[in-house]
Amino acid sequence: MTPPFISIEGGEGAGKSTSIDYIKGKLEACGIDCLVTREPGGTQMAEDIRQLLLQHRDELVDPYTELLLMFASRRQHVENVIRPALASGKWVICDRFTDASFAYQGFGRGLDQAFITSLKHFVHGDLNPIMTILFDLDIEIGMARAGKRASFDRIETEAMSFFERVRQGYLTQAKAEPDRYRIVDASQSIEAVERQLDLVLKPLLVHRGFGNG
Ligand code: Z5A
Repeated sequence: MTPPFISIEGGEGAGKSTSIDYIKGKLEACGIDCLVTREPGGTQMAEDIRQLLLQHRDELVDPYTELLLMFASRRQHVENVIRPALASGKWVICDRFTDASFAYQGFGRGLDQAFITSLKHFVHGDLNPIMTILFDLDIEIGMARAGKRASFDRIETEAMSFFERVRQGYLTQAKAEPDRYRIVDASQSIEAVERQLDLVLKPLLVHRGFGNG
């Protein structure tokens, strides 16, 4: 059986990075070999593309340029990191994947969903997360959490209405694929979020033969 490929999604400051450390620790405590990676990024070249995407610039960034760069970095990442890790038996936990392109470029920027779907099929074909954990959070709370940072990247400086569309885009995807999506109420304390993650991961761990999860 192919090891699980799990993606983590959500808006700004929703606690993805914080929780990925917890998930990794929990899996490792079960003796699971796992790879944590992220998008855009995950290989040297894909991280270079990430820099291109997130740095501020005077030149207007065309939304389709942004979309194509997201998928260019994804192809590099899928072929060089995700597929080999799964083939070697590792569980893969990815901080954002293609659902982010639907949420940010599709719902957020209003790009053609059918075109994004065709890119998805071309770029990663049969490889899709078996579970997507969505950290859902009121955007104002997320912004306040993220606001404690020293600086914001290019996408983070978008308007609140953009981030509201992104949030609704994620919730729409979750509604369309309830078997794959698990929604975490990210407004709760870090400890309460961890308890939600325990419940989300338990059936998968049991199904894969790791005790009672
Ligand atoms: N993007 C895209 O447009 N299209 C795509 O296809 C892909 C990505 C793949 C980079 O993503 C950008 O790329 C992102 C989407 C776009 N753009 N934006 N904007 P990223 O994942 O690297 O960056 P991010 O979304 O900005 O991550 P983030 O803001 O760092 O969020 P986070 O990882 O979810 O949050 P965190 O760092 O874990 O937590 C933020 C703070 O809140 C921190 O101080 C924590 O200690 C605190 N925190 C966390 N959890 C809690 C709870 N439960 N209570 C209280 N405080 C908490």
